[in-house]
Amino acid sequence: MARDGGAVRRACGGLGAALSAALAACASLPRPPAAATPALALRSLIPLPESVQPGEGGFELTPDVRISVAPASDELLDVAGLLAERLRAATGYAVPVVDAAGAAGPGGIHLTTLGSDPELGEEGYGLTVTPEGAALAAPGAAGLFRGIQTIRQLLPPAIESSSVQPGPWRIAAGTIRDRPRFPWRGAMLDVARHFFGVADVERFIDLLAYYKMNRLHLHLSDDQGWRLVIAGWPQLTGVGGTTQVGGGTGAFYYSQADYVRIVEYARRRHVVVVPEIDMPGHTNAALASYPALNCDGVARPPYTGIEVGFSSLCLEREQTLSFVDDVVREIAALTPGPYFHVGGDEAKSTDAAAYAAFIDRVQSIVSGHGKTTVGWEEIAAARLHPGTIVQQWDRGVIQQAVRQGARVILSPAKRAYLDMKYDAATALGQDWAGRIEVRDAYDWEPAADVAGVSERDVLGVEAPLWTETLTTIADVEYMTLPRLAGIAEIGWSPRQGRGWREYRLRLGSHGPRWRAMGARFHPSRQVPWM
Ligand code: TNX
Repeated sequence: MARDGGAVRRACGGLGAALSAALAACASLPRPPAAATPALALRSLIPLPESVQPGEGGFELTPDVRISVAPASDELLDVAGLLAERLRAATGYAVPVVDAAGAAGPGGIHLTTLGSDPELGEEGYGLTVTPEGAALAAPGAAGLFRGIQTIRQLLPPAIESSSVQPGPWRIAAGTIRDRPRFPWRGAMLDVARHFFGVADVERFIDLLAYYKMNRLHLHLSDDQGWRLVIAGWPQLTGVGGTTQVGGGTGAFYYSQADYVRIVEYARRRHVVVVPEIDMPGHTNAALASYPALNCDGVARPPYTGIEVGFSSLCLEREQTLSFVDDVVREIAALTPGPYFHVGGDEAKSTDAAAYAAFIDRVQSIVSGHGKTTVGWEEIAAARLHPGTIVQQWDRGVIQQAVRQGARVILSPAKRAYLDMKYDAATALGQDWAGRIEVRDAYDWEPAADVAGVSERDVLGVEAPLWTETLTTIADVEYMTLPRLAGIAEIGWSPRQGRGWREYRLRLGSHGPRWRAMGARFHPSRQVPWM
């Protein structure tokens, strides 16, 4: 206990009802080096778990540490393998993954679905760490994957390093029981305004997964670009995939094999990819690729500016619907997840009645290809089919969706838009919805933020990142961190017990983790960074 700083610090280990007060008191104590204080790690988890009981001491990884799984199914071996990869890179230890049936004695990390509490649900888990070892139990592989993120956060920040670091590698002792508040916790990446390659998208998925998010919404088409090869309509990428905001020419698109790699990378991390083809507006790239999609039969010139609302598919032509059917069919076939996002936002150049009829038809096309429709809140002006999910952002029409019985994803622009500037000094981003500092992104409650939308209407939360002003993955990371962590916690953690005053202390301890990952972040002055 000596290196924890004695009784005062011990009291600070108690999480629960007195969490905020305890953490505020802890903040005034001198900070010991993070690597030497596993108890501190227990108080730094993001998202905040449902319950945490601190124990005595911790479990120290040694060069012979192994990960055992029971049963040794492909799914569980895969989760164990991902944890092993991370531990090997930073510790330099061999970290074998073994079938628990053949694993003798304690002294390792054990992952199991056997005998775990079904109440934990698909993504919940229980973790018990003693000086002898760490035991993670969950009803399913997704829960185990969420649980290994907790194990990572209980280890020193250097565990995120891609090269061997000195250690020691202690996991704080304690018992955690954890499961998510909302089933939909996501982020959106706009790969249309600027294109981001497979490796960049994988880095973005890693951040989502680290904060227990489970949806990656990919905005695959817009006025400035069409980013996924459609076999039946090759010019979409052949023409529409060669430019982006600011101009330039290149092959700014994914082959279908690239897309499958992204989807598979996400799937292994229990993140569902939600592909979006924005229609009937935000379609200049398609209109530039095929003259027949325009009512006048004339292809539009490519667009590299950042205005919105000027383009529309020609809804009078039957060929437009066969185009949409082909696109949805091909993408649906490549996508293991159950969702297809049809956009539907800012169709300012589309006749209102034609828009409503189109959205009605599109929902049938999507369900015809076995998927559930998701759309931006403007689609609530149309008849919503049962099961259609509506994504709120800024237009104040979400109540129409709720009235039709739709479940809602909350992405309030003033809180959750990752492309808004943090403050007046932020060089990147836009500010039409305001400036969003770290506190603004965290300090809101989904069941109380939007008039007419209550807890039972809310499927979850999603943070969109539009990329008009962002050209590199470092730009993406800077706008994403730290705000993504806050949105993730809003989606995962119980409403009771989370608050800005203690959250900012936990968040401060994640700075060294991002540095170890090599991720750029906004060093907000609102946060006491370690
Ligand atoms: C609004 S949010 C848009 C996007 C822009 C974004 C910029 C939404 C559904 N549409 O087309 O990229 O603002 O912040």
